[in-house]
Amino acid sequence: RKWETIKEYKDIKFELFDGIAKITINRPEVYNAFRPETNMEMIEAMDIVRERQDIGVVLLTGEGDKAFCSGGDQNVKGVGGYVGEDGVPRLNVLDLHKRIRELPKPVIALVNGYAIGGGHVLHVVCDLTIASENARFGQTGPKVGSFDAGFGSSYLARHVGQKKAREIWFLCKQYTAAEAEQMGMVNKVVPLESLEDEGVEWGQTIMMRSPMAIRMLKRGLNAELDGQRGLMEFAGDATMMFYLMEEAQEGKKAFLEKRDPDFKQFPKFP
Ligand code: 2NE
Repeated sequence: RKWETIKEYKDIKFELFDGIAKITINRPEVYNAFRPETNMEMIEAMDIVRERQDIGVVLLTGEGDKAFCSGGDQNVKGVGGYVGEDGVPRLNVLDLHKRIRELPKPVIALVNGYAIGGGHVLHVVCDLTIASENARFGQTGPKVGSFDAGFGSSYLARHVGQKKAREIWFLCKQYTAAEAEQMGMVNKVVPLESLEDEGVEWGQTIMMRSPMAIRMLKRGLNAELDGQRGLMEFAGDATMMFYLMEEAQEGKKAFLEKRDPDFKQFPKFP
């Protein structure tokens, strides 16, 4: 399989194959921990995916066979956040979480090793997770002076239930891929050498499905947890669909033609 580079970055690889984008965190020396620049690059890549009509699915993974992502890079953890090259402390991984949820296309985490701390949250936030047999999952926040009480807690609890979510966060234990699958936070476990193939196969299957149906399903499933924000995204897409109808065009045409709109011609379905 020949992955074509979409854009060159420092901390990530951003590639394309058959309508499937692949974002690979490329910092294996720190088990793919992220620093502010890593998140900025992933956010920009997600924005590119959003705009491009030829991309329908994203695979998110880590370089090598040791880690998917080990969370925030402890080497640059400062006072008030993770400190970027500009000297400013940030917690911009939360902006990446928002991008993943807003993206009207599915994001599949391919967990190829440790998904720990903020790296665990990252897979939780993705729409689907496929894990390799060597993957290990867990939170470390209360052990290392951190926590994610956002999607990393509430959305995790939707996957595994409140008791398990509290166990995962309060005890900071590690779990095998099989345990994670049993808990309901992983869709499928495969051998490491099959991980990318499986992800591409899932991506290709999704690409054969109706993009509008996939989009509205993601919106609806998000809205259940996301409150007014989720409703806003759902409503925005309802407006987009309305703009595809003659009824919405009639309003605009009447305005431009300086006449009253003729909405009576449109059906009032039961
Ligand atoms: C991932 C884990 C369990 C692996 O353990 P092990 O024993 O297999 O490997 P080792 O030797 O700990 O790690 C390998 C290399 O990667 C670096 C290590 O320092 C080590 O480097 P060298 O000594 O070989 O030079 N490394 C691993 N994780 C790193 C990290 N996060 N930052 C910088 N370097 C890292 C084990 O390594 C581990 O527990 N890692 C730390 C996980 C962690 O606590 N992450 C931060 C959680 S907080 C967070 O991510 C967060 C949040 O909670 C809320 C918002 C935003 C972020």
